[in-house]
Amino acid sequence: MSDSGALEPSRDMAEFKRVLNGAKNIIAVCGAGLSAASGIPTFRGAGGLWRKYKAMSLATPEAFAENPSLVWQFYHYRREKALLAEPNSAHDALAKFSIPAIRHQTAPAMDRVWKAHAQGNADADPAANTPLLEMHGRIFDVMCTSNFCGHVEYDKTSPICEALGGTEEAVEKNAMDATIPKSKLPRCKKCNVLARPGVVWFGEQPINLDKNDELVAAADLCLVIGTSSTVYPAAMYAGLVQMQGGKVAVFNLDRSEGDDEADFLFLGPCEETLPEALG
Ligand code: BV8
Ligand code: ZN
Repeated sequence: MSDSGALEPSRDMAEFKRVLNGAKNIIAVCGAGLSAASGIPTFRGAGGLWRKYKAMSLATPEAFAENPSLVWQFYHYRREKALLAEPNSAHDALAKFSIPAIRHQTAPAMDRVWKAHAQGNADADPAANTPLLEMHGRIFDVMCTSNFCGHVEYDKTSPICEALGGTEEAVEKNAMDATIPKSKLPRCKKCNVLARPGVVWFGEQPINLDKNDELVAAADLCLVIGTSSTVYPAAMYAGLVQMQGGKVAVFNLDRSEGDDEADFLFLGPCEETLPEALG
């Protein structure tokens, strides 16, 4: 019993497996912790990006308007990290189980493994009906800033433009160069206007909300994996599943927001707990 008298979440893996096998519509809400074992920094945990950089000074439309040079160096740095990332056993376990996942981690390491399981080969198109719903965009999407054009391209070019090449060290030291001229920053391949990272910044509307709402409304089991559950509306989904009678299982290295309300809580690296839970 927690001090509030509420029931503590169960840690009983056998019981969880009984619920898993009886569930009809399972969804997974996946955060940055899912890819931590692949070497992609999280946001808030130890070594997290928001520990070093001010989220609101780099992950908002206002920050980009004020200084696209700083913001692009931050995203170039994360793109380069994501390019080195290999999927880990948590991705593999999720993909094998092919649970529709609502992912709000923008630098995924799981695409390749997901494609391999979703279409049986690693060269399949990531967009082709893989049960993966991005909520905050993708770090390799490069988006035009002109409303008249709106061109978005999945572009893994490294570096994304010559001027950003070699700026990783300055970003590591949090000493980004604020003076790269816009003309040298990534441009839209269609209209040559300044381009931006194709992610959802704070204050911007998340994507796929309607599809997410459909998945959540039908779910009778929600896995919450590697997320601090601090960003909305993603952080609301587990509670909504529970309110409609579904069950919630949290897989996290540490305690996270609202996990005491979960039905199951499995603390530890998800690259260990998830293969055991879904295996
Ligand atoms: C919205 C993209 C309206 C960029 C991200 C004022 C103005 C406007 C909005 C708001 C406002 N005040 C509050 C809001 C809402 C705001 C919000 O929630 N703010 C928070 C800070 C309070 N939300 C928004 O602005 C959203 N938009 O509300 O629009 C609207 C809504 C609906 C309909 C119409 C309009 C948009 C938010 C999007 C922000 N963009 N990313 C980028 O990538 O740079 S947020 C970023 O943080 C990620 O994308 C992710 O989604 C989010 C959460 O991070 P996590 O994934 O949870 O990662 P974190 O580091 O926090 O935690 C990692 C966890 O993993 C830890 O718990 C750790 O213990 C664990 N872990 C680590 N290793 C492992 C592990 N677990 C298991 N195994 C391991 N090995
Ligand atoms: Zn354009």
